[in-house]
Amino acid sequence: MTSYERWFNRVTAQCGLRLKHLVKYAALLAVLAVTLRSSGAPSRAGRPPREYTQTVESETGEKISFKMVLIEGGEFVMGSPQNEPNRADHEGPQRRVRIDPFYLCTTETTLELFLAYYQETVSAKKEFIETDTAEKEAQAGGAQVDAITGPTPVYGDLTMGYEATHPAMGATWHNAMTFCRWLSKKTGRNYRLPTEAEWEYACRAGGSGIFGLCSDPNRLTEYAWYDENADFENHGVAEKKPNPWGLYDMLGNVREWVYDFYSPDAYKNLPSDGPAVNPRGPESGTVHVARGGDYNSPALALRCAARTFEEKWWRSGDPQIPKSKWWLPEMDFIGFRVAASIDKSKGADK
Ligand SMILES: [Ca+2]
Repeated sequence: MTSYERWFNRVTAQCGLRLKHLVKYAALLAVLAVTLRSSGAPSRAGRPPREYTQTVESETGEKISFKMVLIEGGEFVMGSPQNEPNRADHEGPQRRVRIDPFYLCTTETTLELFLAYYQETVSAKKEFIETDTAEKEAQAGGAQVDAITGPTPVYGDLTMGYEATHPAMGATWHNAMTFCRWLSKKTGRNYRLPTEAEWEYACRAGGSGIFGLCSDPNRLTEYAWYDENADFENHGVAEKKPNPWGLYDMLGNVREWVYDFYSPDAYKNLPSDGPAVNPRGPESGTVHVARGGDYNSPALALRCAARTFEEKWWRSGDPQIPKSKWWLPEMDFIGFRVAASIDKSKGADK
């Protein structure tokens, strides 16, 4: 055998060995893939999309879009520890809470979209609130449903001199709930206000700081409009950085209505020995919770655990007696953002 033949035999033997290894690895991979599939591992196709854009057409034909982002389900500790700066008693006791996945709007509801709702429902005064949802909520002690009217004309200027890119403001909780029903009817998706627990979970966005993404008030100016930088007025939505889950202005700008009635004892009434699953606040109450602080708040009022609720003076800009159930005139610090549930039967966002 020549040296060339010896070299040739050695190379072909090595190639054969490598080929055998390749075949073995390919077979192993195939077995692994079959095992994963048969064990029911979720496929990408069955999962709800990570985000979607919702477009609404106004009565005048204007198209208005906003983005909804998937908030993955999980557990978190709701409320604040005793030693958190500026803590209030109603932020405790801390409770473990489990949240199912849901969608949350990346921004506060804008004036542009709210004006479309206002113009449509004030002029139309249609049957849109005579829905099953509205009836169920009324039975559950939720919104006081008026079967005939949408919002009454606002006293003064609904925009309060702000541009359409700014958040909707000065709507009562009842008005915000009615907006959600209008939006649901308009789109075929089930829009609603987030619960207080969902809101805090999304505000924390997996972070451990008192502001979620951090505990340092000096970093807030990158993410929030508040008394240090807002110059005594609210600002257009999404001008600051989003939090790690893609949500803008959770901290500051306008406070945000959530679904829950306010109670100082709300957390005491949650289970202490295991996670509370999708808690929805007390069954009844007189006022509702608003979260996140606003453009006029000091930094520590923007903590994820901070809770506020409707106070009497919020109606002081309304000269009407009785006060309107739709409007908080001149209150440019209170707004809301919408959430949407996931239809588990379809694995999609409906
Ligand atoms: Ca806000």
